[in-house]
Amino acid sequence: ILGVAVTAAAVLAGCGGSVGNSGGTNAKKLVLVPGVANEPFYISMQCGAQDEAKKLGYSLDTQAPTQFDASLQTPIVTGVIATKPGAILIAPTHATAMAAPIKQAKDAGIKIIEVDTALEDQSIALSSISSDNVKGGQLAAQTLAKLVGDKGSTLVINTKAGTSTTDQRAQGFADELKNHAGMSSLGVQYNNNDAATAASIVTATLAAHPDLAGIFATNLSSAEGAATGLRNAGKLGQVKIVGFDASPQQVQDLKSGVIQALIAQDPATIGVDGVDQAAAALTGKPVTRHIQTDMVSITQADMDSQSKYFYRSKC
Ligand code: T6T
Repeated sequence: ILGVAVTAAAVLAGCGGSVGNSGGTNAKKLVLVPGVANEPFYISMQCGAQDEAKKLGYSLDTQAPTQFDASLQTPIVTGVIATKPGAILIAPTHATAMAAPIKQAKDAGIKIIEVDTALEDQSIALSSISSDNVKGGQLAAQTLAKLVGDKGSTLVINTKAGTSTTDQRAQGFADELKNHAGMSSLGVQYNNNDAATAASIVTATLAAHPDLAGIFATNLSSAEGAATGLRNAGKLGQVKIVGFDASPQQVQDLKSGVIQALIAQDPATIGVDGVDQAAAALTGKPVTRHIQTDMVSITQADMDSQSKYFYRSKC
């Protein structure tokens, strides 16, 4: 009799029927909502999540906004709620603006797992998986200090205010800079997660401050754009760049000497851990509230041995 009951539940799960314990959600269905579509950091995360979901017997659908923007991510979350997945793995594009739609998903009985970015309100997600971003910013400042001989002015190119990860990186960078008396800060400028805007910021800053020594670019778009800006200004090598992330373009820029160091994350493992935490939550097993994944500083000298950290542009 027990055998028959188990089979019936399995059939229901396969049909998207109402099984599990989550108020009518489909406990075998997961949805990943990245911060933006077609971007190597999130593609690598998706590859990891897909493999793990397959291994554990879950379906995983990915739905991403075309831009890193809460007004575009919100309707995606609302649409996903209607499909009643067991869990949503989400990278909130804003620490407060995404709280309402994600809470709505939680209230509908869907398990919430944060991958990479997080909400300020820690009561909504069951688990959050990310790099130690404050430490990443500190590491960036230490790396840049070495590259510029511990003196000169620095600029931070950030993405969008309200992005938990990049705000923490900028904070870590500013904190560490205080330990380097010979270095100064020209402040933080925002590129709206757009590489072309980052390139213009670099050109304009160099026009006003020709003695600029170093740039910390807090993510992929700011680092790719900073490299373009420096190339356009003809200041290659004079200004040192430390950039977060390791997209194919960033790796190419490191190889050709436009960028001097990359702080690479491990998005594939963030995806794997996200699925594991969702599966734990859906099967009543213990969930880990915060998980930190790897982060490593890569230079031209050691890039060949660090290629496992390079991001993918397809699975
Ligand atoms: O740096 C990653 C991610 O960690 C951050 O939260 C947003 O930007 C990226 O996706 C890179 O574009």
